[in-house]
Amino acid sequence: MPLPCLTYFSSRGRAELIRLLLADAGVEHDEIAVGSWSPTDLPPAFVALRASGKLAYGALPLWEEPDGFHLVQSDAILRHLARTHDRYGANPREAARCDELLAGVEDVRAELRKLVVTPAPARPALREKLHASILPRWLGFLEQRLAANGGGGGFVVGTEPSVADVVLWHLLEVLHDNGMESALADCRSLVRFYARFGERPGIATHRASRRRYPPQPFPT
Ligand SMILES: N[C@@H](CCC(=O)N[C@@H](CS)C(=O)NCC(=O)O)C(=O)O
Repeated sequence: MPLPCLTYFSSRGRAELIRLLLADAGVEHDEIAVGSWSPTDLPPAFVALRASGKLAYGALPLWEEPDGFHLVQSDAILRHLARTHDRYGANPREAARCDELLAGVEDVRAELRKLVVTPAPARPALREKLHASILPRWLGFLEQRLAANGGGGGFVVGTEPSVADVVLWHLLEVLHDNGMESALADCRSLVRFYARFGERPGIATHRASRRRYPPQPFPT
């Protein structure tokens, strides 16, 4: 029986959230790596795939199911998998809370991505501002989301794991990978969540896998 398949470049990039969700939900699948992305030297396997017309927007990741259904756009893939593998809340309101959390985390990531477009001489000041005010403010909001779901058994939405947990956990991992974990000093619930969710069997296996691609830190 053929398995569904995720195709992406040889990096975490825009596929990592999808990989984490698949890992947590225990979804058997294949994975194809087309090689390393470079703006000037695209891997031949990617160029061939793009020429095949399968990439509706000319970009990866690509998710394919055995009956021929295929989907691009990382966020659409993530939400499709969350819906089809019981990771999108128990009812429409919980699904809306998942969407709300995903949008909140995206706001934080947009702040972090400013490190990529800021010229090197201005980066130390931006890092300082991130540490001093931007991250504490946003992490405070996220801490409150966890607290607001206090009876949820450690999940950020409802009483079962969801895409919201995966996305929140991934953000916290990115902060750790970038030496920014001190911004979590006043966020005891987030710290506990990070430890606990990271130990779920699928996530722990993915983290320990030798095949996992290395972190991609923001420029210093
Ligand atoms: N919004 C899209 C963006 C996809 C995207 O830009 N993918 C990059 C790799 S991260 C790509 O395939 N680039 C192809 C190219 O540079 O030609 C998504 O989230 O999937």
